[in-house]
Amino acid sequence: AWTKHQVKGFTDADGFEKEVVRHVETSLARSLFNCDEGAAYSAAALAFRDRLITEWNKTQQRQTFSDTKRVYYLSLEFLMGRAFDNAILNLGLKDVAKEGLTELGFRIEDIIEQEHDAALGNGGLGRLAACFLDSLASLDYPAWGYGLRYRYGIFKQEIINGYQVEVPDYWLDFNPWEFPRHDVTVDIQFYGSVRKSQDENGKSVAHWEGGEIVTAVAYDVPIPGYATPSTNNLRLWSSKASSGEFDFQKFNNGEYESSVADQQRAETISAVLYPNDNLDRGKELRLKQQYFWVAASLHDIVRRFKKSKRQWSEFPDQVAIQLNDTHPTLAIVELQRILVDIEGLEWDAAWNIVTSTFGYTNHTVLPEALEKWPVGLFQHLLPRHLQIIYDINLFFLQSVEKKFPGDRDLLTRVSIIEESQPKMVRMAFLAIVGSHKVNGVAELHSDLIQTTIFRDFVSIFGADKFTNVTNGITPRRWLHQANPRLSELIASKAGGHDFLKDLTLLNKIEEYAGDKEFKKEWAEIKYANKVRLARYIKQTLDVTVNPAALFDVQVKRIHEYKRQQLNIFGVIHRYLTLKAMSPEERKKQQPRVSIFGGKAAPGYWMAKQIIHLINNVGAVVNKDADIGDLLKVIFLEDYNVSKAEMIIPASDLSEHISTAGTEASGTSNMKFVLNGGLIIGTCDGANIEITREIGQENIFLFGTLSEDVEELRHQHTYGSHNVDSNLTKVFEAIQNGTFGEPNDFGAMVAAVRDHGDYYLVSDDFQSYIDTQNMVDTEYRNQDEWVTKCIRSVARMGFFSSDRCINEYAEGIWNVEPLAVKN
Ligand code: 26Y
Repeated sequence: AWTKHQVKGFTDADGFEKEVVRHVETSLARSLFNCDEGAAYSAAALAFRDRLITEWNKTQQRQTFSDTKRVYYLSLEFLMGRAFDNAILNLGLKDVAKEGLTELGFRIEDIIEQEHDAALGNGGLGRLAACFLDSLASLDYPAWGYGLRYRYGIFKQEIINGYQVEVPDYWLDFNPWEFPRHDVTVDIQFYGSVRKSQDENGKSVAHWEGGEIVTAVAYDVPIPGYATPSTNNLRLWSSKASSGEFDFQKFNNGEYESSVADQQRAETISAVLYPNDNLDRGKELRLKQQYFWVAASLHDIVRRFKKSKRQWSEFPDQVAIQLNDTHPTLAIVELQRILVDIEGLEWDAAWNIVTSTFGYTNHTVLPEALEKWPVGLFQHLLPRHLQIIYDINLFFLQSVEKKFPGDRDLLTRVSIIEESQPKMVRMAFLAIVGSHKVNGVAELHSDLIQTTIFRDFVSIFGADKFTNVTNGITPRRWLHQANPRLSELIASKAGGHDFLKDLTLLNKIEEYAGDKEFKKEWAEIKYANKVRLARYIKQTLDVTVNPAALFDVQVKRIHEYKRQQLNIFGVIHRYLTLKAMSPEERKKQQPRVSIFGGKAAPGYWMAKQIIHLINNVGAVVNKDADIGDLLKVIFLEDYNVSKAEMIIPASDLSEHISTAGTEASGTSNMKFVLNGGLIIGTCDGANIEITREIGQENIFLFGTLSEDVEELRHQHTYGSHNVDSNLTKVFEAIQNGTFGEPNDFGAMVAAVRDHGDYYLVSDDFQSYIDTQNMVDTEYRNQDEWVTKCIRSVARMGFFSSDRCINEYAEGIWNVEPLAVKN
């Protein structure tokens, strides 16, 4: 159908080249003779941007005319990575771009690498939002993303003397993928006070007055679907000083400096992404960001709805809003405020509309990641919203009292206001009460939230309000773009590229799991991807690794619950074991490269110690002549989306080894398997469903089960706690200075040995080592290993974010695709 769709703009290499030349000469005001790779990227990107925006306009018009329900995905994070490669692939014009750029004297790979990642996210949650945008567009859903246009994304990580150093990520120097909409602005109010009056019917009306105004300006990023003309919108808000009278007067009165200071203060709101992942720090500016973004987005959504001239009761038929974790929960309060205070609806009618509109996705059970805000801060920053929250809580608690009369404990447990010192607003509870569906992101995780942190709410609202939508990933970026050769090999056996739109078609390759020729090509592609990574390691770290060794990869945010410490302790154990062997014995061992990557939150001291230990172990092991190729330890600097696209296809084994019950889902586990790597992992998050899909013979599971975690923790604290004997030897090596100053790692060791081992590192150590030894054995049988990889890939269809988005659309949003009719 798409081929019949009339497209504007170039369709062949010639046309593309003309556009590139035009942009070099006009948009960039440069001559072709002094066009370097940076300029070529800029011009090529602008040429494709023009293409996208034509389709973007048509898509938006089509959606407006058809008057169907839209989805709005509210997320404080969109970890998009690069846009160019993605755009040319989704448009089906990569060959055109390649031919055109070659003729202009460039290699397309070099041009692609010129682009700076859009890194407006921390990790899994932000990348999930980006995958969802790709699926929403590819499936023709009328959907918008709403986020913040941070001037600084997640910091760049440098490793200096083995320590993480954070460098600001200023990425907006040149961004051809955004369209500033200086005409689309919303004034956002903060602080001030609330005055009550009575209307002509004696009804009390609240007026939020005074305070300060900051203006939100829209920047639109086109999101092209794969093999469809549908191009959706990601709207990011940027803050600037309002051009109201206030500043104008100041300026006129000669208060020039203070007027400039006001301006800078306003711009601070969207200046920087908070670099914490799964750790709530309760900073006032973060709450300001949240309200700023949520208020601007809702204003925009309401403005669009009002153009349709429908009744307010029809709002939920036109609008579905999904809350990506609790970060946008204020949207619930803001919509209630708009409906009651501004539009004059009755409380109950408004509340019905609100709760029918919102859905809430929870991404964590970790108590330290659950957002809470001090009541006093709310009172100061958003006085009217605090009143509304109190009213929401009052009516909610009244309904609980009605259903469970006399249960005071229950009321205390579920109150949106925590009666602590100081009092706190529990955002997750507010999100549950204000939504019609609450979902977790993998089966185990959804079960856990329903039986632990949200248990009371299941008895109050009933089990139907709670559901599971297992995460997914977009096969366009994570297979076709990241691993083009594997994608082509699969296409050659799966009947073309349809599997990129219906990932279950991967099952067609299972019959080739024993095919000699196919396996040979498969193994060659993996090897080539490893060679590329080895080259990168040589270039950046000056360490030579053998591409024939087993590449063992753990790349993700550094966090105690993800247990990079378990991995590095295991590496130390391996090193000590190799050292104790005779040279003859060593020759029989499987060579391995242990690769780590990931950022620590700047204030997370223990995570930074873990990075330091990994680097110190690498420094010792990598230059040990006894060890040679048998073990190398690599820490890759500044792990991000683009690096993931290179690292993941080069993995033989990846590690997803969180303490059972702590990793909500994990999504890189899916990416690694989809790229023909096997997994070592715990029974946690989506690992469990991956096992079910690919078969337990194709995954290396180990460790404590989530149902046993609590009992073990209890034993550590109140009973006896004996550290595993092999782990004790590891600790001894650390403490005798084998890996540098022992004091640097005292706290890491003590966390396990003396402070209750909350993450069960010791409990799981031996089974981890045993399982790693099994991996070595199985890896030596390359023939069988490759078969396992092929079978696993063939069975990964379930983990497409397309499946995931269809589940949201049907089960939560009640929206349908709007495809192009020819
Ligand atoms: C409160 C604030 C500081 C905060 C900021 C970021 C809290 C949490 C986060 C990020 C959470 C996150 O990335 N969670 C991950 O979401 C993925 C997508 O659902 C899951 O796969 C992954 O297991 C989970 O850790």
